[in-house]
Amino acid sequence: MNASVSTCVRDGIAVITLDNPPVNALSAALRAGVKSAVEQAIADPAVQALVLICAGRTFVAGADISEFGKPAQEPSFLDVFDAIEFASKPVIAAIHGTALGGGFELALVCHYRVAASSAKVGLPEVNLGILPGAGGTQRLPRVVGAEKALEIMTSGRLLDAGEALALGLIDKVEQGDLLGSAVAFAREIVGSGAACPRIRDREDRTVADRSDPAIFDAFRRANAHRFRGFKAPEGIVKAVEAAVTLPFEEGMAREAALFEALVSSTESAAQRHLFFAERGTAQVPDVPSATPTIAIETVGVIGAGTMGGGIAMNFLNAGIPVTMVEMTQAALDRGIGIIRRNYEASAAKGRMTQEQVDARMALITPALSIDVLGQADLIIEAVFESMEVKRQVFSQLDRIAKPGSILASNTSFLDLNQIAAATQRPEAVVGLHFFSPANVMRLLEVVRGEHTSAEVIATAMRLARRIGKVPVLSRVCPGFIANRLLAPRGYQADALALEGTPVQAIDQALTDYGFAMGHFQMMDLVGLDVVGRDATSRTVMGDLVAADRLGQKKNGGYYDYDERRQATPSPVAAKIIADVAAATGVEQKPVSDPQLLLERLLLPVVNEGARILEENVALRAGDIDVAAVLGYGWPVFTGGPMFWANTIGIEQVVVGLDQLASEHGDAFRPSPLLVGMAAKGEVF
Ligand code: T1G
Repeated sequence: MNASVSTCVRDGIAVITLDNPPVNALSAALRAGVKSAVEQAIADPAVQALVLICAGRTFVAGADISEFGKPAQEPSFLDVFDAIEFASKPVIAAIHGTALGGGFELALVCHYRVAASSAKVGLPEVNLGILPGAGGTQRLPRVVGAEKALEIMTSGRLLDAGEALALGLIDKVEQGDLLGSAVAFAREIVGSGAACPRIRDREDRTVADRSDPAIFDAFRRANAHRFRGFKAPEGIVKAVEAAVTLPFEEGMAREAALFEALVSSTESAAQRHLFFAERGTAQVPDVPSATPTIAIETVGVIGAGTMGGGIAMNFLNAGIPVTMVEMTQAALDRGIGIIRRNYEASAAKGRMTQEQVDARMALITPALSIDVLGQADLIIEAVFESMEVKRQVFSQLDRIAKPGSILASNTSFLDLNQIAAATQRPEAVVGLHFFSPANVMRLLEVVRGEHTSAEVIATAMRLARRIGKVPVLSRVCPGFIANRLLAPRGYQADALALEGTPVQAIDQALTDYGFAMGHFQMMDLVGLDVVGRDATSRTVMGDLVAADRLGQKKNGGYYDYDERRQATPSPVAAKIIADVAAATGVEQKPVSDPQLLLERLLLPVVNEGARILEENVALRAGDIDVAAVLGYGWPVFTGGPMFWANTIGIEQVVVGLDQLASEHGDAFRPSPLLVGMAAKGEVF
């Protein structure tokens, strides 16, 4: 990053411009530039006040995350911040884009803050497994109070300029010329005596909070479930407690110690890994960023079922008109009705206005024939998962769609090359595999067929960002990346249950690891009739369905449920499992050790991930981690299965798999890639 800082003095106001693309991360070089520019301006008799502003698309978006885990470089944040906070002349921060983390902490050491009306501010360090380590945990509570500060820092949410102004974090919001406004503000300050108020000196909020020490334990209790597995939230609570109970400097020392402990933790390394992995998925080595893309201004969605409706909402949210096609009027009305109800539910929660609901609904054109999609730039098929039906739809699309349009399938496991072969333009066919609920889940598997063109891939990867998704490129194979990766976990859970390990123990091992839900709890939520419908041999799920146990929705499933849907172990389900085990001759050898359970459930996932890499189905291990986390809720504080394998040691993984293979057969045999990496001491 080529950081630069320039100063321009106009009529007594020094405008210091920070320029470190792409997001003005406060790298060592930028810190040095800011420090010397501020010191020079302070020493310059012609200067009465300073304005800090950033070039490019945003104010400082935080510390340079790529510097973490490396030896600290001078000047430190505190050196730079002290030069500003203790300046003898007023320093005004002019904020546009996103002032985040160390960027917002920089603004908080300035004496005043002016923000563009579109600006956002926040301290989202918790998303990186750390806490604000440059005074944010000590200054924010002094402005907004302890409770609000806890909510803002543990949620990592961004505040828009209006809320920040209302909370006293911003002194002025500017609709138009930010720099002009900040300079004018500086002049006013100079004109009114050039005071340099420091947030560190404020005590009114901390004194008030000191009289109510219970707020911290109450906050811990209220968020215990949400914070499960994460270390950073507790660090933030402790730091804010210090802000309320200790003098400023001692609070800063406490913050620094808590920060050090977190930044060197595996959890934070895992979350930082995911931060960069998520931003790296769009890089496709043989599809350079200069590859031309196809303009997507109109979209057709075939099938208004659960998936079709959710898929359409992504485009409506991005302001892209959608033509929804169904076979019958009833199905069309039902599908569009669900979309409207989803939006109205969001409006009822204050997440959007009724005008926005109406505007998005107005972008939908209902249709009862594929033939109307002739001019669509992109057509996404979300019909029943049958090869015959899909090939029929694609041969029809081939006849009606304009040259250059993209033909996409939302299939979650069928062979895309076979689907593409139903057309004369396989180069225009791509898989766009959304995860349910499609309007919520951020993962989008972009499936590259044998003939899919580079333009179509480049377009799909870029479009994903436009509709708020993280694209992960997959080659064609059964289950692509996410489904294929997690399938072994399901197999082993089912096998363990048949061998006599109670389903609640298996699920407990997964939730203790950090999954929000265990395997059998998930099956009961989705519905056993939905998951188990394609079974060809006798299975536990088949017998449960036969006993009219469909899961949470009807009569329980692997668990029994009370009226509040609380799950309890089910003697009926346990009997059915034992009967199927007896009938299929499964030897009873229950596993009670949670660690062995976890290895049996998750090491095969790592092994499958390695096979996916060996077969070039995925481009890189980071993509697999992103797919597991965003597609299946793999716990972020582990970094995903491949990063987790690094933390436990590839050699350990190979030993564990060999052990499982000796007990349970060759399916567990570690993949050649893992064996090779263990031998060479390599990591993903
Ligand atoms: N450090 C280094 N690189 C960063 C970065 C950062 N803080 N933020 C973004 N990038 C890179 C990113 O990898 C990508 O690179 C490019 O910039 C564009 O990002 C002391 C310790 C600002 C809202 O957590 O949330 O301050 O892929 O694709 O969608 O208390 O980036 O192009 O090579 O995400 O427009 C706290 C992190 C840090 C904010 C822009 N700050 N960044 O989103 O672009 S910790 C954060 C973001 C800290 C202090 C602590 C977003 C964004 P490349 P992008 P975007």
